Formats: sequence, structure tokens, C-alpha cells
Amino acid sequence: MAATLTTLALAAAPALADDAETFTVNVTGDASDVNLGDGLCDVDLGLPINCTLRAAVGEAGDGDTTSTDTIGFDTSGGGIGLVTTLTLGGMLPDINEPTIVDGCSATPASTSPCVGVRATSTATDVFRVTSGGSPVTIRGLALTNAFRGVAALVVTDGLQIQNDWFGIKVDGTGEAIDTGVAITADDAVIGGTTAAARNVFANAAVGVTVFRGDDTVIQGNYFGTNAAGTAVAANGKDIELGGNGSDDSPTGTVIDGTQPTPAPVLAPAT
Ligand SMILES: [Ca+2]
Ligand SMILES: [Ca+2]
Ligand SMILES: [Ca+2]
Repeated sequence: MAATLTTLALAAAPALADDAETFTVNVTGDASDVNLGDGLCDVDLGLPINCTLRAAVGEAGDGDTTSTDTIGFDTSGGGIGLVTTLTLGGMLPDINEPTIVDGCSATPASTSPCVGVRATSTATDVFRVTSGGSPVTIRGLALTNAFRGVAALVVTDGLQIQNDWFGIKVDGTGEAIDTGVAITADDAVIGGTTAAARNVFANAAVGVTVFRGDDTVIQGNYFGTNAAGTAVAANGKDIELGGNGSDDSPTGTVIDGTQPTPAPVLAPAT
């Protein structure tokens, strides 16, 4: 009987235009979406669909704060390629709704990033997650040449950072970044207990800064190493806690270098 009721309820539910959607980046340019809000990530009207990262972030910001949109990447031979770095011409639109950005959407078993994103300069952020952007997951990306790879600002609780490199390009070579991840909200998880969740922070002034926000978990990452964890690629600071004011005192931060195996310690941060 329960199954029958469920079936009836599903059949009676109206189609929602703002259900969770997936936008797949399939071109390497930096153009904006030509018609925001139409549910298509496309930088030029009509076929073919040409979806840039900038257009995908814009189209995912469709005003729906109840379902999670996914931004994936076509890393097949016909898409943006296997080892591709996208270079931004400026700041991306803020992410202010529940969103998953998954560089390895085409190869979800990958334990290293599948797409690189370079900011314009080390004065420019790549991803800024702002009010309403909860939960947000950023994974499978190599972020370089940025002020902040990911900045979680204001009420963006529950940010998840997994299988990302900061300060290392997708081909494994180093390229500087100022700050890998900046946190000002509660319950961020950076890394995890599996190798597939590991992030690497290298060649940065600061790897992770928890400026404000409680109960951040920083677990199972490599700091100040190359991608393999076998050579030094030092950060100025690996992890920085607390800001400058009396309300900038994060509490409950967990820093765990034992999962899934002890992180290599090759040299202290410079
Ligand atoms: Ca559109
Ligand atoms: Ca088109
Ligand atoms: Ca959305």
C-alpha cells in the first residue's frame, strides 16, 4: 500500500522547472551565458550547445535554493579534452545556491583532479561562495594563479573541498596561488578519510585560512608537497586560524593528518 501511495504522489507531482539540473562544460572559452535562466548553458543561441565554466556557474544560479545543481565537465576527446586548463578572464559569478562543481564528473573514480582552472592573476578569486550557497562542493579541480581558489563567504555552511589541488596545475606542475581555501562559515570539510578526498595545497602563501566559522574539518590533505606527496612544494603557511577581530575566533577546528594514512612531512612550512 505504501508503494502505491508513493507512486500516486509522484505521478501527481507537477514537473518543476527548477529541479536539480546538470550543466556540462564542453568548451574552453570564457564567454558568459547568452540567455541566463533558460535552463541551457550556452554562450551562443541555437545549436550546438557551447557551455563554458562561466556560463555554467551563471546558469546554475537560477534562483532555486532548494535543489542542488551540478556543474560537470566533458573531458572526453570531443569535449574540452583530457588535460585541460581553463583560463578565466575575470572573476566568475558568485555561487550563491546549492551547487556541486565536479571536474571529474566524466571519470568519477579519479583520485587526482581532471580539469584545471587558472584565475586572471593572483589578485583574483576563482570560486566565491556567498550567502545562500549551502551546501556547495568543489571537487576534481586544480586551481592556480588565484588570490583564493575557493572563498566561502558569509552564510555558506557545509562547504566541501575534495580531490582538489591548489597551487598545482592539472598536469602536476606547480603554479603559485595566494590562498587555497578561505573559510568564514561553519562546518566546512576540507578533505576526508579516503585518498579520493585528499586535497593538495602547495606553492601558496597560505594553504587554508579559517578566518571565521566553527567546526571546520581539515583532514587527510597534503600541505607543502607536490601532488604525489614525495617532494617539497612549500607554502608560506599551511593552515591559518583566526582573523583580526574579536569575532574572528573559529572554534572546534579539527586538523587531522592521520587519515587515510599519515601525511608526509618533508619540510616545515617556510
Ligand atoms: Ca542559458
Ligand atoms: Ca549554442
Ligand atoms: Ca541553482
